[in-house]
This record gives sequence, structure tokens and C-alpha cells, in this order.
Amino acid sequence: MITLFDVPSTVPGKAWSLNMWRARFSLNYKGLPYKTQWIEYPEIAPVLKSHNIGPTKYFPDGSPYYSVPAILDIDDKTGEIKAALAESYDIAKYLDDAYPDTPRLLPDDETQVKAVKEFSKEFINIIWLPSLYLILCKAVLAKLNPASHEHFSKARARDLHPFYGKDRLEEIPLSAEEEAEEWKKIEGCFNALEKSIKGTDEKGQWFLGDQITFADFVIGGFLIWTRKILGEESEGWKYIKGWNDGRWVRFLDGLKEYSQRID
Ligand SMILES: N[C@@H](CCC(=O)N[C@@H](CS)C(=O)NCC(=O)O)C(=O)O
Repeated sequence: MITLFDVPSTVPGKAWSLNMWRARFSLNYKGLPYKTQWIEYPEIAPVLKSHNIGPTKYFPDGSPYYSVPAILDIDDKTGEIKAALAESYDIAKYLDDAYPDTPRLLPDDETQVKAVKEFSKEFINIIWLPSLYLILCKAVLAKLNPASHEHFSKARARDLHPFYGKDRLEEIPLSAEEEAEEWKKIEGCFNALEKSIKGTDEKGQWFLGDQITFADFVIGGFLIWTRKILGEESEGWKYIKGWNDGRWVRFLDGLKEYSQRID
């Protein structure tokens, strides 16, 4: 049985994060049974270390960054640990290799695999604008359990330090007027995202055209995160809904089948 490590939120179903949704979509798409172990942010490093799962990156000062999603795959009959790993792309690759009879997340063609991999790694840079990240992270903070607040606030302020120079998210001011101004710029990120998708709404709306791959779960993870965290009725989600001829709502509708299961 596979265990997925995820951080809970107060949104219905608890699952919220763009990164963990990549793994959850992947498991749901493959129809694999799994259970979720919910852990708060300060527990990520100790829990992962206890399963010998290493950091997914190092900060410039050399300190390790432990992250979720992570999975543990244990053989139900023998109790043997088949895999313990983090990093959503690596998890997708593992699932394709370990469960060859399930729908594939990565294409057969080497050039296409390369495109999916590069897109998955580059995705955040395509959609990235410090203000978008700030708006979303402030909204996340309000929806995490108290046990995760401190860690999340400091960790995300650290990501944003080059832009805002603060140590906690709460110290970065963002008025309603400023936020409304920023949303005008954010539309450009979605235009850039649309350009990087080969599929059109007519020919198949996915990253590679008519075939769903892990890249679509990267995009879907981001969209579901945004919708869940901001809320269906928020100004932000209303903007996104209206951009690119309503493509993003159709995109999420197309993934609905794989966003239902939160085991
Ligand atoms: N590239 C990684 C990113 C994972 C990631 O950054 N996850 C966040 C949760 S959304 C995390 O675990 N953060 C730990 C922290 O901020 O200390 C992946 O795709 O798995």
C-alpha cells in the first residue's frame, strides 16, 4: 500500500497544495490504492528522515529542504519497503515504472518525456510573479492549522526575501488596492502559461495535445490550489475564470475525475 505524505488545511477534503496535488492526481489517474498521512509543516523533516527520504534541495547556506509530496510504498504481503521518495516528478516516474499496467504519466517518446520533465521543473518560473505568490501564500496562511503557521510564514517569507525583505508573511503589507493592481499583471502569467501548452481547446486541451501526462497535473495542481485557497467566489478566481476564454475552468473540469479521491 502506498502512503502519501501531505499537509492538511481547513479547506473541505484538507488537500490544497499545488505540489501535493501533482502526486494525488497521479495516484488517482492510475487508480492506485493509497492512504494519506497528514503531517504539519514542522513534522515534514523529522517524518521524512525517519523513512530515509532525503532533502529535495539545499539552500545556498547548505541547509537541507525536506518537502512533500513524498510517498512510502510498502508490499502488503511481505512488509518490504519498495520505495520511499519525495519530489513529485520522481514520484510520477516511480509509479510508471512500478505499476506498468496502469495509465502512464510520462509518454513513451523520449523527446516528449524531456518536454514534460522540463515543463514540470520550469512551471513555477512560467507562472511566477512575486505578487501572485504573495497573494496565494497569504491566503494559504489563513487556511492552515495553527501548528503549521509559524513554519509556513517564515519559509515563504524566506522565498520572497529578495523582493520584500521581511522574515514573516504577516510583515509584508498588501492592501486591497495593491492586490487589485497586481491582478492586472497576473493575467500575463496565464497568457505565458497558455502559450507553453501545445494542445488547443479544439484539438485536445492538454500540454501535449490530446494525451494527459504529468505536465497536466502540474498545471491542474496549480489551478486547483488557486481555486481552493482563494475560494470559488473570490475576486482572484473570478479573474482567472474569465482569462484565456475560460480555458482554466475547462482544464479543471477535464481533470475532475482525478480530483475526487482524497484517501
Ligand atoms: N519540487 C518539489 C516541490 C515540493 C515543495 O516545495 N513542497 C512544499 C509543500 S507545498 C514543502 O514541502 N515545503 C516544505 C517547507 O516549506 O519547509 C515537488 O514538486 O515535489
